Parts: sequence; structure tokens; C-alpha cells
Amino acid sequence: MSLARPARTRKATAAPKPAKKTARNRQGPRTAPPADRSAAQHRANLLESLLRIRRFEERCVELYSAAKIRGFVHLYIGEEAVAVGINQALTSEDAVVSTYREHGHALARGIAAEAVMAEMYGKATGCSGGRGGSMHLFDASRRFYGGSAIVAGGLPLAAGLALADRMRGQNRVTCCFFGDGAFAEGEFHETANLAALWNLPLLLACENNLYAMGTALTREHAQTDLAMRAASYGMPAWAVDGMDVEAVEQASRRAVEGIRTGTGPHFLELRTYRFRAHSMYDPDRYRGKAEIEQWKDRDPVNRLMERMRENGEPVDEELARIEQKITEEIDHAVEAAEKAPEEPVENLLRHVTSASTGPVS
Ligand SMILES: Cc1ncc(C[n+]2csc(CCOP(=O)(O)OP(=O)(O)O)c2C)c(N)n1
Ligand SMILES: [Mg+2]
Repeated sequence: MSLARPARTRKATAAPKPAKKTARNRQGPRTAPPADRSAAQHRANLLESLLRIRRFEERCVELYSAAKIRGFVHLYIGEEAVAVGINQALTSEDAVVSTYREHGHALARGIAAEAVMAEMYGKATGCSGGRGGSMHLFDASRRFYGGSAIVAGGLPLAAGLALADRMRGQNRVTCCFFGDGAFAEGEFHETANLAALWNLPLLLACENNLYAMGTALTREHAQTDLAMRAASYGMPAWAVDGMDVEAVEQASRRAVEGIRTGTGPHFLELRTYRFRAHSMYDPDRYRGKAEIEQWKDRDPVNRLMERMRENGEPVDEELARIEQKITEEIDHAVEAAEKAPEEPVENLLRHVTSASTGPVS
């Protein structure tokens, strides 16, 4: 496995509890790469997914400057390999819980650019009906349980989803994305402890981009080896090169297969970097240009294209095809968002309270 450094699997301190035997988990993991898809085709697909996120967000920057998109916008540019790589290991039955930096998570999950863009515009056709905006993308039909403005706020929700799946005997995994900033929150530590104690089918995907807003990890934490800290809760935890989509995919498949076979939560520290400021409002004065440039040298898009070239794969042809396809997709998404209706005023109290007193299904 091409990890940033040797994989450090720390065994759970307690023996893993056996998974409940269901018809599905007796069939073994369902996350093996499709046998009929060649490695070259797979890499081309990865490239397409990376570029979809990159170009989508670049367009968002333009639209934000034109005041078409408002409010908080947190860009994922530079970190795309994390969302794309992890998504390779998940099936449509698995669940994803995200953060406010979630455009990439949503697009990698297969939510259409059109639905995400309409949400950015706050239009009724958006994936959250225009009520969420950039930070609250949501699509229950894809088991994408949202972005959230609260640092570490998704973690207990993810543990709840994983617990529900386990209690129902369903061999599903819940993947929770969160930033390095979550290590400063009790919710991370409580979730990690309970997930390990209860052997929950949870993938803890920590996007360590070295900063929590303007605070460098090294200024805030005495111990910056996050995988090591997670391992102390008694779960396998590895650091992964989060700028290398294939390394992320490989580590994620390994973790998800472990989770499906009943060995409980796994933690991945995805070492990555955001090329842009924390949000559109951030003047980005807390880090040097040289540092940003050094990380840009490891751009996950270029890295993958280099690997394709090394393998003699037709990068330029693929790139031209992908760029054209994505440009059309995003043009169409913007056009549709422009034309889409606002939610009618009479609907504003919808979903605020529920008349139902029965259990939520
Ligand atoms: C509970 C809570 N405390 C503080 C904030 C303010 N805040 C917004 S983003 C952020 C930094 C989070 O950094 P990290 O988790 O590393 O995510 P990144 O932005 O780097 O992806 C903070 C402290 C918040 N949203 N929620
Ligand atoms: Mg961070």
C-alpha cells in the first residue's frame, strides 16, 4: 500500500466482537474492485471524479464573486482525492455523514452537480430544497446525511446510524468525514470510545489538512499524530497520503472490508491540504505562500495524471473528453439553477414541526 509512511495498524485492545451473522455478511465484503473494469479505465474514472469536484468549485468561486451564491462557502480544492478515494470503497447502501466542506463529498457520492448547484443558489430544486445552501447538502435517497456547520457534530450522528444498522442486522458501513479540528472536541473522543466499545461499523475519515480555520495543528495539539491518538481508543488506525487518490482508495477498501467482517470501527487520517482559504471570507494570513506551493506540487489531479502517463495510458485524450463532459455538466447545472424557482413563501413552515407523533421511519 502506498501510504505516506508505513501503515501502522494498531490492533484493538479488546478482542473484536464477532459480527452478527446475516445472509449478507456471510457473502463477504462487497467492496472488491469490479473485475471487468481495467485499471486504466478505473483511473480515468477517478480522474473524472476529481476534476468534477475541482471544476465545480472553481465555478462556485466565479458565481460567489458575482453574488449569485451567498453565505458561507468552504472549498475542498486540493482535498478531492479523499472524497473520491473513500467513495470507491462504499456502496449505495452505506451512509455518509459530512462537514461544511462537503461539496466534494456530495459530488463523489453521486449527487448530481445540478442538484448541488441549485442548492448553492438556495433554489427549491436543490438537494436540500434550497434550505441548506453550501454547508447543508443532504440527500437521504443516497444515504448522504448531510453537511453540518458544527465541528465534530456529525460524529455522534454517524455513530447512531452505524448502531441502527447493526441493531437491524444490516451489513452497512457509515462513513463520517471530519477535520483535524474535531480532535479538539469532546464529540470526537466520545464517539471514538463508544464506537470501539460497541464495535460499530463506522469508518472515521479524518481530513487532516493541518489547519482548523487559522490555527495550525502544531499550535493547538501537543501530539499531532492523529492516527496514533485514535488508535488509543482500541481501533485500527492508519495515516494515509490524502493527496494520492489510489492510496486513499486502497486504504479505504482495506478499512471497509475490515468493518464489514465485524472488526468494528476503523480510523483513517487522510493527510491532505486545502489550496484555498478556509472559507470565502478568510484572508488566509496564517500560512506562507511557499507552504501552499509545496503542497500544490502534490496536487492529486496532477499526481494521478502522472501515474496514468507512467502506465502509458492516453491521458491527453481522456482529459479532453472529461473536461468537455464536465464543462457541459456544470454549464447545464448553472443554467438550471438560474432558472429554478425559489421555494414559495407558503411552504416556509414545512419541515419545521411535524404533525406526526408516531415513530419516524
Ligand atoms: C463546535 C464548533 N466550534 C467552533 C466552530 C467554528 N469553526 C468553524 S470551522 C472551524 C475549524 C474546523 O477545522 P477542521 O475541523 O480542521 O476542518 P477544516 O475546515 O480544516 O476542513 C471552527 C473552529 C464551529 N463551527 N463549531
Ligand atoms: Mg482542518
